Amino acid sequence: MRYYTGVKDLGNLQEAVKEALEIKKNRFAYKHLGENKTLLMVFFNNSLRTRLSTQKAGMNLGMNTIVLDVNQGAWKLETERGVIMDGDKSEHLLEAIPVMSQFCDVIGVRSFATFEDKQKDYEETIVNQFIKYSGKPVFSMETATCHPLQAFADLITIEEHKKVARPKVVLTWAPHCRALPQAVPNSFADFMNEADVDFVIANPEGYDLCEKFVRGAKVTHNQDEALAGADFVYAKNWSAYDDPNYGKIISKDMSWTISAEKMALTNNGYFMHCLPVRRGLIVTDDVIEGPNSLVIPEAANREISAQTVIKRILEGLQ
Ligand code: AN0
Ligand code: CP
Repeated sequence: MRYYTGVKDLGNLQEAVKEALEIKKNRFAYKHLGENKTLLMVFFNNSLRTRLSTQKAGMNLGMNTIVLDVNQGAWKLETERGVIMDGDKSEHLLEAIPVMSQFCDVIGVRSFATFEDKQKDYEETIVNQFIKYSGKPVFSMETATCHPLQAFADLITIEEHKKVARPKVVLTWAPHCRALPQAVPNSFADFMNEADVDFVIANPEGYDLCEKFVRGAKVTHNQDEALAGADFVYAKNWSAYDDPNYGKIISKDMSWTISAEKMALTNNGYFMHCLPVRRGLIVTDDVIEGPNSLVIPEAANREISAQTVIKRILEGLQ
């Protein structure tokens, strides 16, 4: 594997989950692969889980790891070509990328959607510039429109906890006070569409996701109907995708918050969220603290999804 930006890069998904579960049983078995190799993790946005789990995954594989927070201590980067750089940005991404690549063998990139230009966000201009100009293998640590390390960890978690061969998995929008990207739900939908699950998306009108990721999955605007009989409830807020509201909050409808009453509609279902989560908006305290909450095992599996991806990249470098 050379690049990891979406589910397509994993090939056979069942095989990938199997490999991840094997790695989980003995996460130090591949320490030789990363010997004298350096992982560079470049963050244009904040992170707790991705930062820790991906660094740990690299270390499990015997790599040295460098973390660069571009907005804390590095020069502010211009990303557009053809501009006169007389503002607050001191360096251009097109120099910064080849410089960064001098000091590493593998690069992870986190760069959120800006919501300024839907086309640019959905063309994934930042991560694609890393792919084009670094000369190194590149993987997504959540980019403008996708978070495939999260969705891979979510699938591993579902695989570990499912009680029936083909569980019902519901991705539901929930209210939030700030505009958030569609990256997490996009990737979750992309993975669930490939997995052996009965997948349903529930969101208020005006919040339909991009068809490239929904891919004909069932979509309903009635959350209660979707939750009926669900084995897994995956809550997430996202801002509107459709024009003219791209990147905007158009509803804060608190009747979509996942509460004990909502979970009572399910088949004793599990609650999932990628974290970070705002309690009281997305989910109530009792649900997230309850016995059916998978948020911590899900976060723990981020180490395993990252390690599986980096292992495959390292194997490609041998
Ligand atoms: C981000 C998002 O919704 O994409 C990161 C989630 C992993 N969340 C926030 O910015 C709160
Ligand atoms: N779930 C996730 O990616 O969390 P962070 O933003 O903290 O990395």
